[in-house]
Amino acid sequence: MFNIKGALGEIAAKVAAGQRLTREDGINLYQSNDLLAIGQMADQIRKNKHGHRTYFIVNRHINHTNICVNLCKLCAFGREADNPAAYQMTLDEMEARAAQSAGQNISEVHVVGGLNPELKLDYYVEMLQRIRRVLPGVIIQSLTAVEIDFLAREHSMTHREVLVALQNAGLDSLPGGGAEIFAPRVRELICPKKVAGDTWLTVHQTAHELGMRTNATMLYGHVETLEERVDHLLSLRELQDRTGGFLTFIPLAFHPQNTALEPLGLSGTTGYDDLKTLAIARLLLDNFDHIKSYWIMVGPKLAQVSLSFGVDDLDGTVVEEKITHDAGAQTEQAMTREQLVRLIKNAGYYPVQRDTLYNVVKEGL
Ligand code: V47
Repeated sequence: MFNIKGALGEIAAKVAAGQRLTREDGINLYQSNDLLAIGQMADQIRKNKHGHRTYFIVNRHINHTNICVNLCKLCAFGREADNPAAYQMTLDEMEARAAQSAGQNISEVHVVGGLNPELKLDYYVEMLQRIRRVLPGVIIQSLTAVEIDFLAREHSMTHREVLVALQNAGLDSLPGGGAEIFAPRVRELICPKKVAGDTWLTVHQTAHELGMRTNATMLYGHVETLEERVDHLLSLRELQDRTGGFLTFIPLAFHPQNTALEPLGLSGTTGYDDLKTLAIARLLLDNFDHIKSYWIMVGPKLAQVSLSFGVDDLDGTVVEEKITHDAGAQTEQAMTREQLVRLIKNAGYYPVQRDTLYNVVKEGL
């Protein structure tokens, strides 16, 4: 099927035979500079799973507070409560933000924020109820595993109890944020106060057991080794084998500006590494249906090219994004539905407007 020889020949044979790749294969892929061969293999898997279908969503992000007790070194968004740039939205403000999207056929509201001790479980319960009231058909994908764990500790509740309370209030799905790199060595360097990787995985497992589908991410391009990236992907694959609850995987390209890691002289990811990481994710995560390119972080042009490197989803309209832009992102904060359709069509793919769960909202665009 592939005419790939040399170091990647054995991997190509496995991919052609539909065999699962090993940790060693993952490391060999990362060590290879044959980007086109890696891309060709990933593209084949993408085509087997989805043909030319390429997904996008009409969604809106809301970051309700930047006050955070963790203040991770990787993050330029979090602030101490007494910082003049600190903010926390009232429930009325949240509702007004959501109401701005009424009548725009929006499918998803994505709410994540800092770990703010002022905001208790009842804030989130009412927030979800109010979003649901102003946007009745919308799917609410909100609160990362890190925020769920924080609420559990604040209220001396279990993860399951917090998730059930939020699910009853209208929470449909968890976004993939906060995973970073699971290796304790890396967490100690980039986010020492954040929950352990194992806890992130446990919260998602619990959400899956409650019938919620969730997303998974990996923050790459800082102090992690290639082996640590591969191990991160394999931990996700292992949980997916057990629960099948993950919808999609999104690699997040690290942006160093204004973070506590900036003095290390990190210069951000390259397009080469972005494409390689997306393609290797497609190859290793054989039990994930979807690989998403987050155009906010890799830029719309590279996100478009990545459609031929294993990616089948470009995320969405987003509308308002603070986390990456506080860290120096040069992209816009929003894209129109028409711009997303154009990117997909110009690359020779077939745009499919989806909801969070990948149900088709509209096609033939
Ligand atoms: O949790 C923080 C990361 C995440 C930086 O689930 C940074 O569909 C780069 O998770 N440079 C939030 N990344 C965003 C996120 C997300 C985005 C889009 C879709 C989905 C999904 C999830 O961003 C954080 C953290 O991992 N992050 N700081 C930074 N300086």
